[in-house]
Amino acid sequence: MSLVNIATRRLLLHAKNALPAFGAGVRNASESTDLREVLARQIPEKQKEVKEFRKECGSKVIGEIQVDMLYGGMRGMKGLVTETSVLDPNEGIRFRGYSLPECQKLLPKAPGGSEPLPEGLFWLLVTGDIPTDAQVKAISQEWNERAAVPYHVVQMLNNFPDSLHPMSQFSAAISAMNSESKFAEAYAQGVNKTTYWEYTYEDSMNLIAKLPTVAAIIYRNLYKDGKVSPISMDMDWSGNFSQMLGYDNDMFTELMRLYLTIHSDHEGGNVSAHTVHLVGSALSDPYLSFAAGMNGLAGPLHGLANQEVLVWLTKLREQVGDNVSDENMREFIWSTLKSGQVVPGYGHAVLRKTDPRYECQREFALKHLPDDPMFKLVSQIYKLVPDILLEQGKAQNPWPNVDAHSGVLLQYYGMTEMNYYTVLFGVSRALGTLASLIWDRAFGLPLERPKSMSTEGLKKLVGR
Ligand code: AMX
Repeated sequence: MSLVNIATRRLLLHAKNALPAFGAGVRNASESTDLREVLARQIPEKQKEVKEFRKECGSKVIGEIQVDMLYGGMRGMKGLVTETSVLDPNEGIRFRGYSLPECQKLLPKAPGGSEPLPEGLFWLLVTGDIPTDAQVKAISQEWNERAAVPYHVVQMLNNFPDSLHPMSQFSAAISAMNSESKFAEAYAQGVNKTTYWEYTYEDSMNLIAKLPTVAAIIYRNLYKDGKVSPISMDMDWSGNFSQMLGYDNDMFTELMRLYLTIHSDHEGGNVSAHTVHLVGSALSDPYLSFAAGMNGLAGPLHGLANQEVLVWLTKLREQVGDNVSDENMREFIWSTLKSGQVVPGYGHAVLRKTDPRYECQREFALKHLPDDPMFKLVSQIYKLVPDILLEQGKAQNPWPNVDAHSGVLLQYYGMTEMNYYTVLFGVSRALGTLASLIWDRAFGLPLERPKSMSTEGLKKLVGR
């Protein structure tokens, strides 16, 4: 049985609190390092803005719904409000208006590092402001202080059989952590609904803080010696996560910072984000809501695609060997399609260009592992798959998504356990989905309940 020793020692944080040099148009409205306080000041203003907007424009028509949309997974149907990020089909994700390259440039870095700290992205997602170094350090510190995982969850994880998929373990552990929910406790005590966001905020901060430890226990139990090193109070979220996973390598930690930043949020309609929002609308607490989202992320068409990509690459190498010719690779790709399977890591429900999250991982690889054989293989696939998917004529988007690249970077640093990859995606996805959940409760959004129809009813509706 592994013992998770959650250290309680606190080290003084470095006093390097200088403001980063911001470019023109960069928002930073507050100097306070207390995220809750900043949020508490923003919420009444935003509530007023939405109230006035709805009063003025609430009945304006913003689109039409076609029959195909009901059978087609609601593609293109505008049905949700999500403040944290918006996805442009051609440009990719913008977090609170900032593109991925802008976030990479503007968000604070670890001392000596060049990748953004996910703590900064969380601040941005919650507040809409690019944080200062001091604000990011305050988040790292808070998460370190909140990181202790309840013993019953550690015990439960230690008792799971090795055959249970890491994502099932992850989701089960998150559900079981709702023993800690401040929201559920407050609701049971009958608190006023105007204060729901405060408990959602507390639960979200606690949950994000605990996720790396939960994820590390799963990894160390399944693939290593079951021991997890303690949290270091002077480290950032990704630094601690890398250390707990057992990777004593600065470049792996830098990769984690990038990875945990770019997987965080992809507007509101994707399966994991939408699920967290939907379940949260029933006032299920943030632990239960997020666990539900993780069950969606575990699907092969969504987050599990990062595992599927590595499984597929491994099969390709086994079948056609290394230094495969373009011709042999084309044959392998066609055989995947002809057997009725998808090429994992390619295509997207919204994107119509190469995913900028793919591009920034490719840049990381070009900088740090240009000669890695798997990276070369992935680059060769990138040259061939889009044309083949276009020739097949089915996929709306023949370009690679985030999952086509992430596993290759992980395996380079020694994390070859592909079944585990989606857990890393899940740790990151907490940042976006929980930032949104806090705002859902701040806006007092109601129970989500769209109208469904039978085919018979639809036929009648369109006069057939
Ligand atoms: N390989 C083969 N066929 C593909 C394909 C791919 N990569 N992407 C789409 N298609 C097919 C679809 O299966 C569908 O076929 P059908 O008409 O026989 O059902 C047809 O092309 C039209 O699909 P689409 O409108 O282009 O895509 P979608 O919005 O229905 O689905 C997605 C999007 C991501 C599920 C799909 O592109 C896919 O299955 N990709 C592979 C899995 C993957 O990489 N998922 C990760 C996505 C990112 C994420 O969430 N992490």
